[in-house]
Amino acid sequence: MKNLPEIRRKKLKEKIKQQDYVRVMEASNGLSGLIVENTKTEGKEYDAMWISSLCDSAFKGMPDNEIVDFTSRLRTIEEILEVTTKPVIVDGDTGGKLEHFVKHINTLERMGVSAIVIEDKKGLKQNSLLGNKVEHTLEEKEVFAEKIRKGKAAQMTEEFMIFARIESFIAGKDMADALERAKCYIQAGADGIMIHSYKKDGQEIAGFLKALKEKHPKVITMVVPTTYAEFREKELQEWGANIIIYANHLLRSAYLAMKKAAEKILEEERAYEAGNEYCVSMEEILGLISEGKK
Ligand code: SPV
Ligand code: MG
Repeated sequence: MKNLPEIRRKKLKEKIKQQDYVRVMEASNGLSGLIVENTKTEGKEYDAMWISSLCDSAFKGMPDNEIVDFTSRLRTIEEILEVTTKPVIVDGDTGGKLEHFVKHINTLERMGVSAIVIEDKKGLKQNSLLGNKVEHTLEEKEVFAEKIRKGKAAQMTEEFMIFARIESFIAGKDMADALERAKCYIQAGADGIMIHSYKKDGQEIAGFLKALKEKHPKVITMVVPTTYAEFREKELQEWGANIIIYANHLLRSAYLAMKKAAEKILEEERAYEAGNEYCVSMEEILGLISEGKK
């Protein structure tokens, strides 16, 4: 049973130690978990899964503002854990109330999750990719650091990790703010730092990683190259990234195919064309499910 919690939980730390970088893909339900688990090409595969708040919410038709509560998020996580063996990183949004956050850490550890990422926003959290179209309010860094400190004190296992996600660039703050926050969160015991940007040129990310690694060469870093997608993994690694997350690509590709199939059937008044162009066979899906790795 390769998906027992104690076996799965430690896999992420091992991979970070053993590999140049760790490649992570979003999974938002059992089926997309199976796709991440089983997709292999040219000897490559995904190392871990990202349980995105954006995608978990979007598949429910809901906004990414923490309206999908943690109890619901846990159900999604459980569904994915049930049918996969790869390590799991949970997007924990702001982490919620401190008292709830420390409990959630233990629940995730028990389930076999390897890491949670929490971001330093407060108030009604909005998705970072909305950029300057909405207002993002940052939490005081000391308040957020306390959440990390309490989370680290609450965890029961050695291998579970808490990543601090810095939203300075998303909120229109500068490099100095981001680096100050990183220092504060590392001192509070964060196992690693996620840095985010909605700019396409990747320069905020490259500059931050370089400066951070000069001061803290051992800190584990995590990036989400959704907008700066043109950079290849090797390049992101050279900037200083240790974990690279494709955070929403299965949601977006599924949406595209679903929309096209729905439109085509309306247009043709039959399913034949859509079935050929935009749908895999039921055999393929049923085959994947029955092969489900444990
Ligand atoms: C998510 O996938 O939910 C994230 C990454 O938090 S982003 O949507 O880019 O903010
Ligand atoms: Mg999120």
